[in-house]
Parts: sequence; C-alpha cells; structure tokens
Amino acid sequence: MKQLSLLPDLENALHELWLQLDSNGLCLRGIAQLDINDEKRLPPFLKQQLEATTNVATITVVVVGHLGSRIWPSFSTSPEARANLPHPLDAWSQRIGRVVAQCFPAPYGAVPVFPSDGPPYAPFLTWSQQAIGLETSPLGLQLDPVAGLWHAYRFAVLIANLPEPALQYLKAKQLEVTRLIEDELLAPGCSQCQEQPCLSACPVNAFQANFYDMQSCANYLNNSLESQEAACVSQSCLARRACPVGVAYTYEPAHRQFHMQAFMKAHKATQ
Ligand code: B12
Ligand code: SF4
Ligand code: SF4
Repeated sequence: MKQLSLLPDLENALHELWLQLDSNGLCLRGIAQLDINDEKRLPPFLKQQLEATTNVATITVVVVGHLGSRIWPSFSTSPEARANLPHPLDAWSQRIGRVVAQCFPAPYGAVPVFPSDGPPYAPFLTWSQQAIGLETSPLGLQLDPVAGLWHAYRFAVLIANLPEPALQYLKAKQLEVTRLIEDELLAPGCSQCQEQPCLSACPVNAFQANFYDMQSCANYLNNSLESQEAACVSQSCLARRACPVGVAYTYEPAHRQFHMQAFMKAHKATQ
C-alpha cells in the first residue's frame, strides 16, 4: 500500500478494508461525504450511533457491494453458510462489515451499517445514487452499466472525521476498480432502452408503473407445484433476466436459487 502520511492505525484500517474486500469477492461501490444535517442521507438513527462513538465533524459513507456472483465462493464456503442460520448472507456481511469498522481507531469512529437492518432502513440506494450515480430501472432496482441488475450492497461503513488524504486514497482506489471494469463494454442504460423487456417478462405482471406487486409475485412462486415449478424459482426473476445489460454477470445457479428460496421462505413466514 502506498505511504499515506496518516497515523499508522488509520493506514492499517484502510489496509484491512482492502484485504477484506479482496478476499471475499466484494468491491468498493462508492464513497460520499454526507451533510450532517441532511436527514434523507443521514437519518437520525444512524447519526446518533456515530455521535455515541466520537465527536463528529465530517461523515463519509463507504458503500460496499458485489457485482455478479463474485462473493459466492467466499460466502458459500463460509461458517455462516454452513451453520444453517436463518439469514446466512446477512450474517456473513455483518461479520465482514464489523471487522472493517472495528479497525478505525478514535477519533475517526466508524459504524457498520447493513442493508437488511430495519425498518427503519438505511438509505443505501440514495447513498449509491450520490456516490456512483446509478440509474434506477423501471423495476425499482438500480442498473449498473456493467453488471446490469446483477449487483447488490452488502454493507456500508459510516466514518467520522476521515482526513482528506484518506478520502483521496479511497477515491483513487475506487477509480482503479472503475477503470478495470470500464474495459468491459459499458451498455446504454434504461433511458435509451426502447423495448424495456423487463416490464413485460413477469408471468403475473407484478411490475406496474412505480409499483411492485410483491404479493402477486410471492403467491405465484409459492403456489407453483414441484412438478410445474415456476420458471423464476430455478432461473431467478424473469423480469430481471430479461434485461440485456450485464448478462455475463447473471448470478450463477446456486446463488440465484439461494435468493429466490430466501424470498419465498420470508413470504411464507408472513402468511
Ligand atoms: C424493503 C426492501 C425491499 C422490499 C420492498 C421494496 C420497496 N418497494 O421499497 C421487497 C421485499 C419487496 C424487496 C424486494 C427485492 N429487493 Co429489496 N430492499 C429493500 C430494502 C431492505 C429497503 C428499501 C428501503 O425502504 N430503503 C429506505 C429508503 C428511505 O431509502 P432508499 O433505499 O435510499 O430509497 C430508495 C428506495 O426506496 C427506492 N425505491 C423506490 N421504490 C422502489 C421499489 C423497489 C422494488 C425497490 C427495490 C426500490 C425502490 O427509491 C428510493 C430513492 O432512491 C433495501 C436495502 C436498503 N437498506 O435500502 C433492499 C434493496 C433495495 N433490495 C434489493 C434487491 C436486490 C431486491 C430483490 C431483487 C430481492 C433480492 N434480495 O435479491 C427483490 C425484488 C425487487 C424487484 N423489483 O425485483 C437491493 C437492490 C440492489 C440494486 N441492484 O438496486 C437492495 C438495495 C438490497 C441490497 N442488499 O443491495 N426489497
Ligand atoms: S430492460 Fe431496459 S429498461 Fe429494463 S432494466 Fe434493462 S435496460 Fe433498463
Ligand atoms: S420473480 Fe417471477 S413472478 Fe416475481 S416479479 Fe420476478 S418475474 Fe414476476
């Protein structure tokens, strides 16, 4: 790692962040500085957690996620995946996010934040809109120019008082990642997609203007018989699969089935 002229503890924390991402198939999706008084981006329940750890002057959000199935080798062989936990992927993300956050020494103060914790939920989509400027697709999911709809967020770390050189270092690292993937074809996004095949692929028409009919979707999946299983159960959401962007990043079969089964189980539990 390049010398940063930072306190050794902070340099170690940044090094640990990188190590954890690299070894688990995760990537730095974005970095943004949050206005302390902007409640949309920094809801009070998150601000309070940071203020409990340190005196806050500035707040940086570091958003971590994955493209395609790059996390699958690490997650599927992890203790969390083998332990038969109710939410193993969340548990896996929590372990990694906490390890990273714990490395930031005072006076920086770091709080790990997870997308599934809530309600109230942390505004991951708003953060990533600010940090990476991804387009929101008609399905509500964000479209990545390389991975299409096949990406997700696993955790974020809110860091108080991060010095400018550390911020610049993280931005430079993010740029490196972007340059690596820019070599792949960047596809035109939803605004230039005339046909919008994602909107007509759902067998129960669950996507309507600005509305996702989760109930129809879940009923359809859960009521399909084993002998005549809904195609989405084995192939994943057909609306998501209909998108021509990022096809090479389509989750691999075990990964997509994991999410479909988790979705179906969660819905059954609420019936
Ligand atoms: C609640 C929730 C759901 C609910 C309701 C979604 C809804 N109508 O808002 C249900 C259970 C239906 C759902 C389903 C799915 N979700 Co969801 N969900 C969330 C969760 C936990 C909270 C969203 C929220 O309320 N945030 C709080 C608000 C205040 O902040 P915000 O997110 O910045 O606000 C934005 C959203 O509300 C968004 N929005 C508005 N309308 C809709 C509609 C939909 C369908 C979505 C997804 C977003 C969305 O616009 C706001 C401004 O940008 C987020 C994680 C998170 N913490 O954000 C994941 C999240 C949005 N879901 C995600 C995913 C992938 C899914 C699924 C595909 C299932 C899965 N896990 O694989 C499905 C199917 C959705 C689809 N369209 O196909 C990803 C999206 C990644 C991406 N590529 O954009 C997220 C970010 C989780 C993650 N770990 O990455 N989800
Ligand atoms: S099919 Fe077209 S409109 Fe739908 S998500 Fe993909 S690019 Fe966007
Ligand atoms: S999983 Fe299948 S039924 Fe549900 S929204 Fe996607 S395409 Fe429609």
